[in-house]
Amino acid sequence: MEYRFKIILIGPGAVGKTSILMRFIHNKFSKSYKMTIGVDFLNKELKIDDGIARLTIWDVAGQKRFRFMRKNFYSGAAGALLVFDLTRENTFQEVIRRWYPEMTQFLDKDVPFILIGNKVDLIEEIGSVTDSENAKKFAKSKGSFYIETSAKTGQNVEDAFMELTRRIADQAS
Ligand code: G3D
Ligand code: MG
Repeated sequence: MEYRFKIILIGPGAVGKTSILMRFIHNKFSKSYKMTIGVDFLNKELKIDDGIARLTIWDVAGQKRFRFMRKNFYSGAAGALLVFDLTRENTFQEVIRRWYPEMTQFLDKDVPFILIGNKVDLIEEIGSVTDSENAKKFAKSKGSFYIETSAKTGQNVEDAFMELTRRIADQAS
């Protein structure tokens, strides 16, 4: 089977959406890389159980410009990665109060998403700031899956995309 899916990365500013995408696409973490001009999406192929998935992954290039692009951005998305920052509890609240509701407003209820707590590498230094159990519970209550990633070390980044892609493919077949 060959699949083509549009995937979107959403969440508050500076949680690491662009860094996660850079890690996934180029297997790189660069502090100076700023994807702010021109590029709105990138492509990557992912091997899954019964074939290949050609992913087009859309990233928010600048939060301000996003407001005008919203419809375009969500249009046709088969799945979403909903990202918050494990070192900033308010970003989890923002995801629940703003990003999740917005997503359900623009996408069908049954469109799969994965909830990501990013920057897990920092948690080893500073100790836990957000309640992982809460995040797990929220994801579960929406039929979703919670995973903690680090764009810096690469931990669980591919797994997050893989889990989402599998869920979309399962639904499509
Ligand atoms: P955004 O696209 O969601 O706005 P960015 O977020 O990818 O631009 O990342 C915001 C900042 O967080 C960047 O730092 C980036 O290097 C850092 N960051 C992203 N992911 C991780 C991670 O997994 N671990 C750590 N330690 N840092 C991360 P700057 O300093 O450039 O603002
Ligand atoms: Mg970004």
